Amino acid sequence: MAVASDSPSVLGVSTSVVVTVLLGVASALAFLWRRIRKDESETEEDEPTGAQEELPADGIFTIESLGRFNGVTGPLCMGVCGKVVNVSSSENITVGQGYGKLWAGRDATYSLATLSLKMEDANTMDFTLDQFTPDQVQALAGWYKHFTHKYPIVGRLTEYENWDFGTIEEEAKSQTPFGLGKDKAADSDAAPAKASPAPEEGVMMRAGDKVLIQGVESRTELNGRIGTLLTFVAEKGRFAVKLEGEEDPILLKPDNLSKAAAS
Ligand SMILES: *[C@@H]1O[C@H](CO)[C@@H](O)[C@H](O)[C@H]1NC(C)=O
Ligand SMILES: *[C@@H]1O[C@H](CO)[C@@H](O)[C@H](O)[C@H]1NC(C)=O
Ligand SMILES: CC(=O)N[C@H]1CO[C@H](CO)[C@@H](O)[C@@H]1O
Repeated sequence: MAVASDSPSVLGVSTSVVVTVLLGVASALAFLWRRIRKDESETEEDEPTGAQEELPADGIFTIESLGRFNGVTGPLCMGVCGKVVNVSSSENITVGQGYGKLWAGRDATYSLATLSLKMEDANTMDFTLDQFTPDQVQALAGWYKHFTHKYPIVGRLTEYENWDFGTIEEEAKSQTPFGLGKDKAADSDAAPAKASPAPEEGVMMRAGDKVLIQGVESRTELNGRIGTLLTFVAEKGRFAVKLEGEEDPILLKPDNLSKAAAS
């Protein structure tokens, strides 16, 4: 009895004071918690979603409207041979990094044919299919196959309306998704689905390829050197490149690499 009646007061402070203080603390915590939650949800809404662009119902894109399907203001789409594909599901093509930085919301046709990772080659349209070498036709056909098989085609680009990609489509039928000539013979009999073990965008340049380094501002001495590609470090959006005579590979942005002519 005595214990029970004593317990409500702590160190002589009355129960009501303790309760009041506790309530005050609790409501302050609840207020802070709501603020934090609010901040979180605000940033979530502001950043990736924002006002999401709807894909055009008629499937007709222009280079300009394609630009809004960049993975930020709309699904991440890109153009290849006049078709627009929704590559949002790709783990290798992400906003602001590597391939995503180059091709999100842009046309990659010329880049894929020439295996170019230069920013300025995306959305390039002042070319003709005739100018491509057989290797470039193969590369483009392989990539066309890759992108149109792996991802949903959501429309077409008006700028390519009068182009005839028939030769590319025809070539694509016998192509591995990578379109790199040297493996063609080995894979050409395989069914398209298994022609390539893992058709991943990151291997547009493959391990072992010789690459030319250019435009690096932080270490200009690297420019003009040829290295060997090791791997694409997707989370950094950079390629690991081994330079001759150097132990440790260096990481370089796709922008700063181009495929060196096969020797
Ligand atoms: C684009 O692709 C993503 C991932 O596959 C999918 O969730 C999304 O619904 C697609 N968007 C449209 C508009 O088709
Ligand atoms: C190489 O990367 C730098 C940034 O480090 C960039 O400013 C430059 O334009 C790139 N060079 C080329 C040739 O794209
Ligand atoms: C080359 C490259 O980075 N490929 C990656 C693409 O994404 C898949 C996961 O879907 C990785 O396994 C690959 O390594």
